[in-house]
Amino acid sequence: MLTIFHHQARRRTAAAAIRAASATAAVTGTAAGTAAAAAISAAAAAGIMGAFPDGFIWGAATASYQIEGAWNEDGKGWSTWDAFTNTQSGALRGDTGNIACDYYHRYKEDIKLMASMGLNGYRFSISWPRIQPQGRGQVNLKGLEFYSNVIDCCLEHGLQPMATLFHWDLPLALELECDGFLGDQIVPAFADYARVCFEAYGDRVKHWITFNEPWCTAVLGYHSGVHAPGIRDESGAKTYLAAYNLLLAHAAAVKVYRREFQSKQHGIIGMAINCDWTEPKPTDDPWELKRNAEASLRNIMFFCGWFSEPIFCGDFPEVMKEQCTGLPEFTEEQKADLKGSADFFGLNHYQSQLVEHCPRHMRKGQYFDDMELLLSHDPSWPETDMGWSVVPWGFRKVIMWIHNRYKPWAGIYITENGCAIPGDSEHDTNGALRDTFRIDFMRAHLAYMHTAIQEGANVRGYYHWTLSDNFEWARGLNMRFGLIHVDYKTQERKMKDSAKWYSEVAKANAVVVKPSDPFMDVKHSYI
Ligand code: PNW
Repeated sequence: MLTIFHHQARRRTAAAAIRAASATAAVTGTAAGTAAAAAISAAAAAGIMGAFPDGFIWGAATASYQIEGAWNEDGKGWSTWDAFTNTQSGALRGDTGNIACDYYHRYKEDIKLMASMGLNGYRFSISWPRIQPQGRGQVNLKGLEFYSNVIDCCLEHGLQPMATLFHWDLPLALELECDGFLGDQIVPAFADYARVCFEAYGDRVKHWITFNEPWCTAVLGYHSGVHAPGIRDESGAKTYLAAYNLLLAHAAAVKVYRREFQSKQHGIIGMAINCDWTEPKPTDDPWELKRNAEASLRNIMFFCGWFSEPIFCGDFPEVMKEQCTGLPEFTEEQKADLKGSADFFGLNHYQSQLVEHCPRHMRKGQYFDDMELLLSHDPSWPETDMGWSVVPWGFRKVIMWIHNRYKPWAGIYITENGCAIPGDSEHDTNGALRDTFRIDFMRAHLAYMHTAIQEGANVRGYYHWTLSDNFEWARGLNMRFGLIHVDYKTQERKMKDSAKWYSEVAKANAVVVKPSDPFMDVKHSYI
């Protein structure tokens, strides 16, 4: 259990110490850094807080399509999301990312805001059709220049850039001409695009992510169809094929990086994989409980292991090979390319699930049927505006699971974690700025992440999802995950209370938590 909280009075002292320390650090730089460190170690000695390892990265994460706008400017080609929103009403209320946060023109302001918060890392994604409008061949110099400017601006402001090569905005031409992830041309195309990026930015970018949340691409894009390219496929074959090609594209890009760049650029490369924690649904029947426990592990393997097993261990999970209809097989050469193709584990984590075994043909769609399980939430668990459960102890468990299973040599980066607040879409700006729910969510998650670090997990950084309110895919502009509020009419940015709170954490490299804080004790009788 958490060991970082104790006595009420001591706690108050520590909180004051951290506030004082971070306030000084903000104004006076290095000397104050020492003062901050002294205050923090005094507070830590009082046993009431969690200090993070030196050099820990405190960042925020974004994705090109969700923030940039400028969808048809400066030679950018169409992406599948441009088509999905502009021609198929893929998002609620017909929202699009055509303008979004207008970050293409305002990135300097956003980067300065992050710097003023004391953050030292920024995860962003590169829009492939901005770099290669047709997905292959011709490079668009204006697009290339844009990210170069973003990267320089980050470095000028003390933010280490982490670049994601693909966060869902596939060049439309590749979808139309090559079947997107269902065709094998995606593999060489992605490797070539990745080479352009390593060549242009690798002198300054030291953290690379090939793909963001491949589960979403395969399942939401090529199975349920709620994401671009909007393909509905009940048979499951397309889902498995999309995931297979995506993995091969990842391996091909990593091969390019390792062979041509890594030894001179000294960066690291990985993938950002989303993983909920899954807990067996409690039952008094021991036989059922055993089956639920097996189903729970199966869920992790279908959700995260589908991608993490190939890239860390060289093949799809055994349980998927046993249960799936139509899962492609890797050749021995492909297995060799995949195995060890990530230096670090990028974890996107949002919620936890209860899992129970259920026979086939109970869930819609082959992929879900192949899992033979049902997911639910404990009714007492709080939920976010997305309907996702708030179970911070699940965060610790999923980090420990990854640590114990893969022990990635370059560590684990939390590449996303965050929430949309229930009822937030009805709030006016002032209401939205008072986002206590988000502070409570973050504090509890950081506390459990801290515990995982104390237990030996090599977590090197945390990137909050997300910097500012933005285009939340199928849910449109109304679902607000930001630390910073955006008024889409004026494009005015305002820091929410959570941004100010997070700023204190980043500056102190520590978090103060008490056991009675909200979300610290959501139901966990089964752990
Ligand atoms: C992630 N699900 O998306 C993405 O990486 C972000 O771009 C996104 O804004 C953020 O999380 C919040 O949604 C997800 O259905 C979308 O399980 C859907 C799911 C999970 C993550």
